[in-house]
Amino acid sequence: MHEPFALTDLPIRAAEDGEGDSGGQGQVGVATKTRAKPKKPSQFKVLMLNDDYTPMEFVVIVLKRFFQMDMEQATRVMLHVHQRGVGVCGIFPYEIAETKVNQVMDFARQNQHPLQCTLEKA
Ligand code: TYC
Repeated sequence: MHEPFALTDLPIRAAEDGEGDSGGQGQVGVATKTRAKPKKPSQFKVLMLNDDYTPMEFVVIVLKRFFQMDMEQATRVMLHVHQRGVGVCGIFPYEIAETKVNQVMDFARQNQHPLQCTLEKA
């Protein structure tokens, strides 16, 4: 889904000497090319969800700690989520986005807040 190379849809060089792959020169099924134009890794939005119980101050701490926001940015995003129900914390390659979601969820759980965070393809 997010790997930069896809070998499955590339040309394959197969044996053409009629000897199969046992002792002949041909190498059956060996991919010889990579994609000429590597695909960019797909990007994922990290979304923060509103709830009725997590303190506003805690959400601001999370946004500063895990998304490198300053006080002003973090407060703006937190208020957006509070008022609209959901907001974007940042856009990252899949593995980084997944790590941020796990870090936020672990930190919220450790502090006994029900704060939820999720991923969405950008
Ligand atoms: N709605 C929460 C409150 O009134 C604050 C809050 C904001 C919670 C953003 C979660 O993602 C959130 N205490």
